[in-house]
Amino acid sequence: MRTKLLLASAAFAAGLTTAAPAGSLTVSEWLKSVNDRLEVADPIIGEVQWAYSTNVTDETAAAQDAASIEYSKLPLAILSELAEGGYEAKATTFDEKRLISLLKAGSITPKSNATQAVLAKTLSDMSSVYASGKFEGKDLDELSGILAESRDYEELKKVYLGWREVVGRAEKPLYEKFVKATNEGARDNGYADTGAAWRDGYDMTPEDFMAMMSKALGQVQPLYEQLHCYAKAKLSDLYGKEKIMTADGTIPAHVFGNMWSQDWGNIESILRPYPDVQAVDVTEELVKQGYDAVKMHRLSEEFYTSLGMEPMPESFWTKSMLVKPADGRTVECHASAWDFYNGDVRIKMCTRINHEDLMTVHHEQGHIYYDLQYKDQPVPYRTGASDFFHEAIGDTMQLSVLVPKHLKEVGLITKELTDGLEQTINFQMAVALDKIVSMPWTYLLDQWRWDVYSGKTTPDMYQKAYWDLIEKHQGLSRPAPSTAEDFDAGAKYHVPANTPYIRYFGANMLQFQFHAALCKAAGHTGPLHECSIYKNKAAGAQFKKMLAMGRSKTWQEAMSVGTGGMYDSVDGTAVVDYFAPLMTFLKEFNAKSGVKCGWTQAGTTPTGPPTTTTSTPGPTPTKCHRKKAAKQH
Ligand code: X8Z
Ligand code: ZN
Repeated sequence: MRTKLLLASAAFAAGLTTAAPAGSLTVSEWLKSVNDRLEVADPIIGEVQWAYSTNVTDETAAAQDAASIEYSKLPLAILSELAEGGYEAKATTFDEKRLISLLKAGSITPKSNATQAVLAKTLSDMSSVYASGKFEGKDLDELSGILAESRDYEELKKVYLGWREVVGRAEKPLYEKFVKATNEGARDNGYADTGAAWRDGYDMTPEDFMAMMSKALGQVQPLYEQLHCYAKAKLSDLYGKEKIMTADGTIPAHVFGNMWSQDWGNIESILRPYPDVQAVDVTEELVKQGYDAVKMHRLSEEFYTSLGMEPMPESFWTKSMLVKPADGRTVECHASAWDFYNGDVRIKMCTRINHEDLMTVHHEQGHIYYDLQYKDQPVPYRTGASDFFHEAIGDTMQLSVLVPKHLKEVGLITKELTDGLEQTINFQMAVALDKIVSMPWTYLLDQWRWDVYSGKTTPDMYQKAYWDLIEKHQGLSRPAPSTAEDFDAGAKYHVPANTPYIRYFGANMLQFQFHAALCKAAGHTGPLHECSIYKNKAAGAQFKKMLAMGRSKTWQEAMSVGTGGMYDSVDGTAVVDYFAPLMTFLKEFNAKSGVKCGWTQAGTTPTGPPTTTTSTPGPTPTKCHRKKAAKQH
């Protein structure tokens, strides 16, 4: 291992020292030299990060820190050559200008070596705390299993709080240090703070981007509120009104089957509207039919190839980590897809044999198929048209995969299907428990983070600001009080990993728009929730065309290509249309149930009957970007 890392480091240095004297090259020669250097350096940093993520030790962490300090010389060198060579002013073609603007956008590498070292170290320390966190001897995977399966209110509460107690609190001092260092890097590159850097590069002004996202949230929030009200009734039946019906109308956050209440699919059996009608949860069938991780990934691959995509390269199957290693080493279990920029693509995932993970497999492969389609583009274009595109590809496929007729076709539903409304409602509920539920959550996390980066939220307010947003947007409450020492945001992967999160909200919207457009390309008529594009080459070809563009054009142009001209903007109408039957069902159910819908916002006392929250997505801070180094999603 050590020798391998030393070799990597030597190769790295070689990749970093091939720059020609500034100004001696034409713009296109210089861009080629940038591309050549990125093609050398990116696979190397990728390997070092992979070695860490699949075996978290002090040694792999130290190697990763050293490599990332080494790697950061590259973007700094590129930016200084750019300035010294005057290449921006000399660029004439569309591609020269776009490539240069992409090289510049969002760069936050600090100029000071000391700060780079702090950044590298706090990032890997935060990741190690997260990856090795255990409560009562159980890691996150095991704790998540309890949250998914237990129906014991007190046990759920203990596990929910325990993970935060152990990991959140330990992350807090590291995160404070990290925020200072990353903001210094942002300022070195002309940004007010890291949040501002993240929001740069969406092919539109940060204000317009935020207005677009905030409008979309407003469109879908009424649906979430109905779902919230419905869940309140069903969970009260199970756990008792005294536990679920709080004075302010929020629901305790620990009873939704998920550590962050961001996907309620694991309590689908509690929330299933018609318990005697066909369910859309294939866990039982997967287990019964002896599925293992590889078979689940093969099933997903077959979906993509049915659209006309190539199978995964053989190295995907030999180099990926598809199951949690049995040898007891610590790994980062949070699923991710990796592009090594040389045709080598991998997934790292502790795949469990259940419905939720079958969906995640399709999500991760969406990243990989995007990587494979744009692999011949220059390196700066080898990424999503925007980061929310990258997150939307696999999710778009999920919308076809989940269709009961499709699941029947691939043998994961064995009972006869009916065409009745009850089956439709069960099905829509299952989809909504994943996709509608995640909308307020994916919107709010970066609202919190941008305020932290900008300094509006100071460390003593980290916890309060986080929960204020959860109460406001999700209508959920912490099952026990906390103090400023608590840091529940740090107990969510993307915060210590420093992965931007608004991308998942964008993807939540986009996938329904892509689905509508691909179904049209497939010649589907009838409701969109009945459409599966499985085996449809016309839909596949249209999507492929967009994927192959990578980031070579604006995301609006890419969207227009991928949707056959149907859309060039993010909008929640497709979501609302898709779920029309469920919305009707929920409104009728909630009107009859007698449960008071809605909740009051954090810090306010309910007056009179609880009102439905207006869910105005709040003042409009701004948005985000992508990480430059190794490409993981
Ligand atoms: O992090 C992920 C993927 C990798 S990009 C597994 N997701 C978000 C999360 O888990 O919080 C997918 C859904 C949202
Ligand atoms: Zn992803």
